[in-house]
Amino acid sequence: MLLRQSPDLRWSDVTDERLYLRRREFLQAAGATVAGAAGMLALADAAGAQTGTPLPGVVKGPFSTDEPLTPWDDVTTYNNFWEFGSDKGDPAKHAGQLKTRPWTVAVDGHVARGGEFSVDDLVKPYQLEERIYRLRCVEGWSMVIPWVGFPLASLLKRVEPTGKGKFVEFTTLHDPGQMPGQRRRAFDHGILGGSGGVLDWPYVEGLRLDEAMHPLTILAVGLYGRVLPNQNGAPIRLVVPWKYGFKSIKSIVRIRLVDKQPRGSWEKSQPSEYGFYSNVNPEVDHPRWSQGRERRIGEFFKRRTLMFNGYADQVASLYTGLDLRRNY
Ligand SMILES: Nc1nc2c(c(=O)[nH]1)N[C@H]1C(S)=C(S)[C@@H](COP(=O)(O)O)O[C@H]1N2
Ligand SMILES: [Mo]
Repeated sequence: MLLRQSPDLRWSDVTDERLYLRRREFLQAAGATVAGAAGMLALADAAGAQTGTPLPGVVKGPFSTDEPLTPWDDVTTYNNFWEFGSDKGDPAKHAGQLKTRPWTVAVDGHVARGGEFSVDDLVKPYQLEERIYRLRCVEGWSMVIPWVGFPLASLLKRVEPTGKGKFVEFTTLHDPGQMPGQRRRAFDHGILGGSGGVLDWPYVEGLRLDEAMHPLTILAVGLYGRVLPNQNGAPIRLVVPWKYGFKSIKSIVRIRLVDKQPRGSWEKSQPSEYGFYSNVNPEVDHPRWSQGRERRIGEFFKRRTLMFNGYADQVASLYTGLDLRRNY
């Protein structure tokens, strides 16, 4: 995997769209003389649609798997992002219109130094790391994705939790004008099973504070060394690799320290199907999908699903004494 370092560029520079466009024009005009950068742009063009600017100064982070990466095209065109529709191709088709700047993230609740941050101010202090993680969707497919991000713990420490906050609640943007899925009525969502239930917008997810502080848990702002495509949750999304994909909430506008266990959108819609923990557990089947095996996108044969999605060594100790069958 190629990660290019451009020490002349900082996070705040790349995320300035005008500068990006100017730079792109410049690079196109410069043509083959800037071989490396031109190569990156060619790759971006070949990948089509919403690709994202190459991110500078990304270093390799810990916990990466050496399994083959799921190709960029699959990672960016086979998505769950219900705000943009229920088909896997809908997010890539419709999320391009989402305006990701200006973008504010409120970090509040039981913290001493909370507030509203522009996403760029929020990210700027941190060293961006590449983390190659497995992602396991409860629907039975999985991918290997080279995320770019930083530990959520770094941000939480910065806002100084007061001790009253035992959980962290995350919220996605609510903007039906930009998110067509949020305009849908309940009966359009027949796919969600008998109840025809619709998600209560905005999308909400939650973690226990120790899960949120775990070094595997990151906020991602990119993948494949580039700014996160909108369909993957731009400008900033959570990645919790030992839990089912739906816990990894996209396009976050609020991170709140709370004292009670938050109710996530899926848990609310179908409490019998989606629990708060949602740790990948091949021994507890979802009522509609077996969890024992999974299809890695791009592979033909199914493979066994591993406990905690293969991250048991890192996270099993968080759950000693907890009945993982009941606390699914
Ligand atoms: N806001 C929001 N976040 C979301 C979802 C969603 O519909 N809305 N889908 C979840 C599900 S079910 C999965 S499997 C992952 C998929 O992430 P990816 O499309 O980047 O692979 O995003 C999760 N985060
Ligand atoms: Mo999912």
